[in-house]
Amino acid sequence: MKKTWWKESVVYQIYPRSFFDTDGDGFGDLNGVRAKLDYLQELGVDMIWLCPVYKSPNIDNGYDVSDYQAIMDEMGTMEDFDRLLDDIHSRGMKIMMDLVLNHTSDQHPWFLESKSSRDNPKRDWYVWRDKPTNWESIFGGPAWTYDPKTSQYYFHLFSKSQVDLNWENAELRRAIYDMILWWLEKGIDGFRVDAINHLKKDYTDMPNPEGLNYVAAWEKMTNVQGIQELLEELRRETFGRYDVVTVGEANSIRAHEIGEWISEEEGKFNMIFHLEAHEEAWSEESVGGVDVDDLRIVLDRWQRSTQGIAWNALYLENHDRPRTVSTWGNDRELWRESATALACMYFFMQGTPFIYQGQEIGMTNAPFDDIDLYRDIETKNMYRYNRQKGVPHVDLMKTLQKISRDHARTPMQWNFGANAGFTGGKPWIPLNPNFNWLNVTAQQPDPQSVLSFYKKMVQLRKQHEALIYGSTHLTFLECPYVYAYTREYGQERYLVVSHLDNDTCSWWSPEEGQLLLSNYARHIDGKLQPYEARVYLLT
Ligand code: TEU
Repeated sequence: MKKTWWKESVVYQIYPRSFFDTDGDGFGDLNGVRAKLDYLQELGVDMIWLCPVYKSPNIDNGYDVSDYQAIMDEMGTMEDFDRLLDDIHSRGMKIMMDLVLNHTSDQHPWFLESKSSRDNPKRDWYVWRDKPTNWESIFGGPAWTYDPKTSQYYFHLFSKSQVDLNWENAELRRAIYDMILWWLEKGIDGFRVDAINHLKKDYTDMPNPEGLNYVAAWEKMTNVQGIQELLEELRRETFGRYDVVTVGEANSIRAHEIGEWISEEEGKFNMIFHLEAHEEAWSEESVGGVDVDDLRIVLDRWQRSTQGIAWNALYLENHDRPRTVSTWGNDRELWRESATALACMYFFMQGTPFIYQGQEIGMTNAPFDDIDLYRDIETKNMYRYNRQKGVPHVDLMKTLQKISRDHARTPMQWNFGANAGFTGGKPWIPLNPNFNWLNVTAQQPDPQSVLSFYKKMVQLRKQHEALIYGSTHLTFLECPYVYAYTREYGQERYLVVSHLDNDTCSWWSPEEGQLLLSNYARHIDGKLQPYEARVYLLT
């Protein structure tokens, strides 16, 4: 495959409101990101992905943009952003922005105009209908909201404050392209493009045999026929003209479809985030482990389908998922071991690894036992709609403790001080109380810590080209809980082994191999210990 800077990069995802607060309002800010660049550089990351920092009423934490070309008050100013950009670049690092193109906030001036009258020139920039379809929105409830002023319904795939843009309208598309070009001209290095498989919809009713109020309408709102033409125009008019990297977030795309999405030949993006591993290998009801067989099937399918054609975006966590050490791993007795074994499993595959803030210190799900401790709109809606359907409060609290998006959004745990050093004020969401032992300061000096393991992984990947460009082959399939693969490149072969289980298993280490990395200080002959992980150079 062509060698490219972004293939050789490691990306760190920042959820800025929960990263570091410098002005005491309890809300992380751009200066907070700037203040922690030393930390990120020491970790070895090359690029930062910044979740939305645009002006926003924050109904969905910035994924409801009311001005694409301004910074939200809580985060700082455009001058702060420019300083951050300069600092990042002067360190030889890069930055990628989140780009929310499917919808805007209902407070965006475009929507305020659009809703002002039926004959407003921007009426058609959004989707208005006399009669709504029977679809359910992704955050629960109907996907259409009635606006009494003009007596029509507007469409929203997510919350009713996130109004879907009408991508069929050429004028709207032009306005979006101009906005993107403005950011590209500023000198940013890439985009993570939000919910991009949803740009086109087929607005017709879903079958409704059970007579539900609203019906989930996936096949009518994702990857709909004709979307590739829209994406191609987007690419051609914007990113395609710059040396930047793009990652589309595409929740329903499968490995066999990648050609038109991300192949070097005809792809519209450089990579996509798919959710398949999270959907297939872990059932939200069965916390306490991942199905290693399913994980192998899904991830290997992506590794093989992309071989020689396209590039993967590798990730374990993001701001929309609970913490993997709590879901796929064992955050109690084998917290350190399982956090590092999961890390080793995904980090050395073909693709660009993404690390989500806090993942590198093994942050866990929060023990929130009261609905008032949660902040996320999806979580709150899920609670509300299920209570209305009669699901008991206790059952819902148990579910939320496993799956809420807020588990990934509690403040970054920097040190032992008040609020883990995140803020001098009152944090916008409570901290996970385990910061009294789980934090950056505790892990920095410890060579066996999760943080030190991440640093070693990043360095290892930089030192060995095979771990970047090599082909991937599953191995040790006879060991049921071992995720193992080789990377092969020219004459070189590497072996990556992660034992994802609470017990010890028999195993035979390669006789002619040099051990490059391990998460255990002592090894047992013929065995892999619980959540033991190793990387070998095979000779
Ligand atoms: O998520 C889009 C997406 O694919 C969601 O369906 C996602 O699967 C869901 O959040 C899981 O609970 C993006 C952002 O990452 C998310 O934070 C936003 O809430 C959403 O878009 C709307 O902008």
